[in-house]
Amino acid sequence: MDRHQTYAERSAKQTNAAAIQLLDTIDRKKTNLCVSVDVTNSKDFLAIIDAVGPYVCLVKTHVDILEDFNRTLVEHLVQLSEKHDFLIFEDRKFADIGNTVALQYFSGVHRIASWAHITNAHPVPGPSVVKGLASVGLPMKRGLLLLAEMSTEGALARGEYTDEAVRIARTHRDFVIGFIAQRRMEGVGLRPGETMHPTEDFLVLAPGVGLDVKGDGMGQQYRTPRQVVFESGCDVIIVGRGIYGKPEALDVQAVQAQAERYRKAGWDAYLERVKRE
Ligand code: S5P
Repeated sequence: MDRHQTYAERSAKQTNAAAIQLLDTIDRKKTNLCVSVDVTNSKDFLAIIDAVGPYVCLVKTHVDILEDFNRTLVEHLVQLSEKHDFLIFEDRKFADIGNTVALQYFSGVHRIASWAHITNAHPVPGPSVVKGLASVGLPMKRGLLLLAEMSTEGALARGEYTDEAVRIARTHRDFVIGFIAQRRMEGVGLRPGETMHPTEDFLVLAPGVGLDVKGDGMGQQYRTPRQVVFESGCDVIIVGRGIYGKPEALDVQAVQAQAERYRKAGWDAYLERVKRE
């Protein structure tokens, strides 16, 4: 992918419905910000999402963290995604055999496939994890991200593991729309003599983004939106605590101000990247 290509130009070449929707939303709302909402009660969860909604292309959830999860909560989440025009990404990190992940994705308490446009998986089980999830997600027009790298100190997802993640994605381009990673993945995992398919364009969503601190004391490592989008060529910045701070002291106006601050930083970094001299 030519780093100067715009989100709109790239959308026109995608085939997966979730990838197209995400790129079009980014272009329409002028935001490459995804807010990650890791709080334990649904009142704070919905309040944060309602506050950041205008500033984001995507909301990332960990619904298994919520102590009072129920179907009504999902209905409210979907209503907010329609009200504010964003997609939903359940950060479930599936990592089991195909049959099990298909059940975890479709069924259980959370019924993730019924409401999340995008979910993700660790490639550790090999291609079968994608096959299992695709059996549920493809007919529902969903998209999958593979965790090719992680933002944490000492992460094992590197080198040959990352190469294999990209190779798995290449064999399932209808369903795998991109990666959770820290940099672009063009050319990664190509064997000698292999060339990249001309239409390959994986989206890269990068967590570990913060403007004020470098880490959280628990292994998380933060880079700035400019480092992530301009220097490393990632497409979406994922920001959690940098935006909502401490949920016990939730201040909606402060959350909105932070969301706009990150939106602008991410968008400016994108404009700087796509600029042609
Ligand atoms: O490598 C990763 C992958 C993910 S999906 N590093 C991450 O931090 N994440 C997720 O991004 C993590 O589960 C959390 O929900 C979010 C980062 O939150 P923050 O508060 O540190 O910005």
